[in-house]
Amino acid sequence: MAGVGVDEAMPNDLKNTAEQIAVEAAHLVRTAWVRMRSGGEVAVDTKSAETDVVTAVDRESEELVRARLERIRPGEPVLGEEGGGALGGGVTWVVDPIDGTVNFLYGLPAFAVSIAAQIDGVSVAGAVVEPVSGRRWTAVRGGGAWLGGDRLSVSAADRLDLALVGMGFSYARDRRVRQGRLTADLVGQVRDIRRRGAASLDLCAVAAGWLDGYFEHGLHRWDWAAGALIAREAGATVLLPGEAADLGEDATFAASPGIAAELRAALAEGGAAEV
Ligand code: LIP
Repeated sequence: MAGVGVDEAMPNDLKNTAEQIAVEAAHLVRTAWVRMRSGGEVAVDTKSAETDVVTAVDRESEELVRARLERIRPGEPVLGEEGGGALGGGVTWVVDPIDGTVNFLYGLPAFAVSIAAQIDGVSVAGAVVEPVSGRRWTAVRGGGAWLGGDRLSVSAADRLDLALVGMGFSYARDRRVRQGRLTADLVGQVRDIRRRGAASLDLCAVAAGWLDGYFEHGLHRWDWAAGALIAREAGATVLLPGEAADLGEDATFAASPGIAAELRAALAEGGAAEV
């Protein structure tokens, strides 16, 4: 990472900042979720498709994150799902204010606030905080991955036919159909499939050994920036968009090393590159 003086303490400071702010934003999101469960209304708009929703809470969460970052790390660029932005030359903060927005809207408690610090487009610190469970997933590049105070390590899976694999679908209907065909091809080769609807949590689940693998096409940087670091620091084989032509130019992949090659080959043979 040329161009930015990264002293030894910096990544840990960045992780602490990401975690602290993600906890605050998660509290805001949880308060809204509780209010919605007791009949409260929330304003909802749509984005790329009628099923691709953004709520007022997504926006409020990102506004809080941006305000806190400006106070704690003034002048550092922020790339957020709702407010946009771009990668800068030094530290850039990559923010998904609610990852799993549809789950949040339905009241399904599988969503998170994801904040990562990237330098030259590479995640060096990250935090994923779940508003409902309170689980705090964190990682520092080269410093390991943690769930609260517990060190994370991927599963010891070594057989694809016994692997539990997560995946996700695009909001674009035509692509969802192609992804469905890929999943239909894979489902007979693995133990089972899980589709939870929040990429950051799927990547954290691989880090914890709760999933043996995960793949998805079409994720945005804010979906994977923190979770992919957490998975990699827990020992997963991680391939980011642009790193695996055989899986497709916008594929995200994470798997326990014992099944990574087999899962990658099965997806490639199933036509992942054409999804
Ligand atoms: C979600 C991702 C998920 C994907 C959903 C959606 P959002 O992000 O985390 O993996 O399958 O379609 O993109 O939109 O809730 O921040």
